[in-house]
Formats: sequence, structure tokens, C-alpha cells
Amino acid sequence: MTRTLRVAMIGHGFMGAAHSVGWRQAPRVFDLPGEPEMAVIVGRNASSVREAAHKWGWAEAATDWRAVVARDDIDIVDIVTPGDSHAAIAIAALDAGKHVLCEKPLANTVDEAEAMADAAVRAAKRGVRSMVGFTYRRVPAVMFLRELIAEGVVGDVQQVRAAYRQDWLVDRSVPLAWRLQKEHAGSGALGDIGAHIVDMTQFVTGSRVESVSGALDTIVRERPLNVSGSEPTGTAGSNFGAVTVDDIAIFTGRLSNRALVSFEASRFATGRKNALTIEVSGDKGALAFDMEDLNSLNFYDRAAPEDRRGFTKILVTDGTHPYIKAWWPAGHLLGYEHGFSHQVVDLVTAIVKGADPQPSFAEGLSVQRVLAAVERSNQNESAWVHVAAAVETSA
Ligand code: SOE
Repeated sequence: MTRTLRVAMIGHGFMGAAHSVGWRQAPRVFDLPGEPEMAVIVGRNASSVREAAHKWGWAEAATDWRAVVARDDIDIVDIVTPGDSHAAIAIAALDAGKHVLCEKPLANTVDEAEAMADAAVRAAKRGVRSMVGFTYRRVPAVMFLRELIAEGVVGDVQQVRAAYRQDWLVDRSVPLAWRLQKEHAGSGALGDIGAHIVDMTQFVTGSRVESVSGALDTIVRERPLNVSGSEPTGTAGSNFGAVTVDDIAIFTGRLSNRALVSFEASRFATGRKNALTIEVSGDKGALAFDMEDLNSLNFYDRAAPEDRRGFTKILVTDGTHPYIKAWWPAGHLLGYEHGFSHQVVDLVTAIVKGADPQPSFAEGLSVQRVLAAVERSNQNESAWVHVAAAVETSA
């Protein structure tokens, strides 16, 4: 009989919606070795969490995550809250024997991320699994890009260009939100979207970011408070609140294989909506991916005759490509939400098969260390800062 895995999701914002789609869709499309059940959704506001439960199809709504995490009838805890609560929820859940999926970035600080990685190591000894939600790894074209690099089609990786550009903050009337407050988000563009390109670079190249030099900037330092909303709050009596995170993070990284990387994370890239791009250049060729055209990869092959060389578009929608077989015939495209289903597939499969899913909390910690090093570099006139290896934690 298929094993049922009862899921509690903590949080119900943008990522709550995306994860709910994944939990609902994955078991209907893939033959999973376990059956996830959308048991409980948790939020602080009773009426809005009830509404979310109804809309997204969770059986129950609750307001106290501690009580839910302690329940015997919950197998998986999915954390989609702002970063300031990741550590407390994840550690409590792992210690209570629940498998954990936690949104990125893993935490708001390296200390928190280390404590979470320790808890994950302790839990793994009891067969309890944990995974960070770097969902873009699970876009079929990104997974395929990694496979091609590992096969050696670009040869030795010599340079990487990775950018994640959005423009939703160019509008100065956009109100203050938790993503713009350091105490809730940890950092701004750096942690929210820069974390993705750091993880993606390490994932596809198999090399670690060993040192960084970077600069951060905050263009708009005060934003209107959303008086009708329940959060966030600003200075009493003022209609504006301080933006305490970066709007733009631009940094250079040196990989463990010596390649240089240019990283760019911005919420001020006018005209760019969700433009995550990565280009990996090697001595035999180059591969390029663009999230706004996510069903394809562009491949430049230096082995082709010189007069016929050029980037060739590969449509990554074949049954032989990662994850595609369960979906549609070739050329029938996938979108943003499919990565969230693939995340569920990989997590559930790992739990049932007794394997550690990836990305692990240790990988989340390694990204956290890169983010912290960029902040340190920025505070120190963009000096190069070494990034400690996320090796064994103390547990
Ligand atoms: C989720 O993976 C996420 O990083 C969001 O948190 C960002 O805000 C979004 O723009 C990209 O995806």
C-alpha cells in the first residue's frame, strides 16, 4: 500500500500559493512512491488562513505552528514564512521527527543556518529528511544544463555570468513589506533572488563560491506604510517606514575551480520582471539559460565548423529530458509552477526511499555564507572576502 505523508504548511503568502500548487499537482501527474496529503495550513490570522485553506485545498486551518509541529499525525512540515521564523520552525519540526522542506534563503543569518544544518544532521541520523526550496534547480532545462556540464560538453568552466533581475521596486509608491525589512527578510535582493543564482551557479558547475567582492545599494530608503494591511509597522505617527535592506547586489565570485563569476541581483532593473539568466562558458562551448524562456537552453559548440558556429536553441521538452516524461508530448510547454511539483516529487521520493534529498540544509548554509560574505565585502569597500566551506557541522 502507498504510504500517506501528511503535510503541514506554515505560511500562506506568495510561496504558500506556489507550494500548494506543487502539493496538489505532483501526486496527480507523477507516480509517486508516497501519497502527500494536504492536511493543515498555518497562519497567524485565523480568517485569512481559513480562506487560504479553502482556496488551495488544505483540509484544516490552524494558527499555532508550535501545536501543529508537535502533532503525531503530521509527517512533513513545509516552511513558507518570512526568513525570521525559518530557524525556530525548522529546528522544532526536525527535533519532533518531521521531515522539513524550507523556503530559501535557509535563514536570515549564518548562525541560524548553522543551527539548522546541525539539526538536520541530528535528524538524518533518525531517518528524518530536510530540503531547502531552491526550486529553480528543478526547472527541466536547469537540471539538463547541469547534466550537460557534468558530461563535459562545455569543457572546463572558465567563466559564469549569473543575473536575477526584477523591477517591482522602481515604483516608489510600492509600500513597505516584510521583504524590505532586515529583521524579517535578513537582506533584500541579495537573499531573496541573489540566493537563487548563487545556488544555481554552485549546482550547475559543481564548484563552490570560495570568495566574493561586492557592493550593495538601496535606492529608495523610505516607503509608504500600508495602513490597511496588518503588516508591516513603521515609526508611530509616520506614514513612511525605513527600507533596511539592499535593492541591488552586484558581486564577483571566485569558484573553487578558479572560474570567475559575475553575479547581479536587482529589484531595480527597469523592464525586467523575473529575468534569471545564467551563462556558463568553457573551453569547448557555452550554455545559456533564461528563466523567461524556461523551456529551452542555448548551446554554443566550439567543435562545430567555424563558419557554422552560433548559439543553438535546444527545446528541453522531450520525454528524455528531466521530469518531462510525466507531463506532455514534446513542445507542449511547462511554466513557473512546474518546479514546485518537481520539488514535491523529489522530496517524497527521497523520504519514502530513505535517501537524503537535495539541496540539503548544508547546501543552504553554504549559500548563506556567500550572502554574508557579500555583505561583509560591501561594508569593507568591496574587499575580497573568503567564504568558509560548509563542511561537517558540529552535531
Ligand atoms: C521563491 O523561490 C522566490 O525566491 C521568491 O521568494 C522571490 O520573491 C521570487 O521573486 C523568486 O522566487
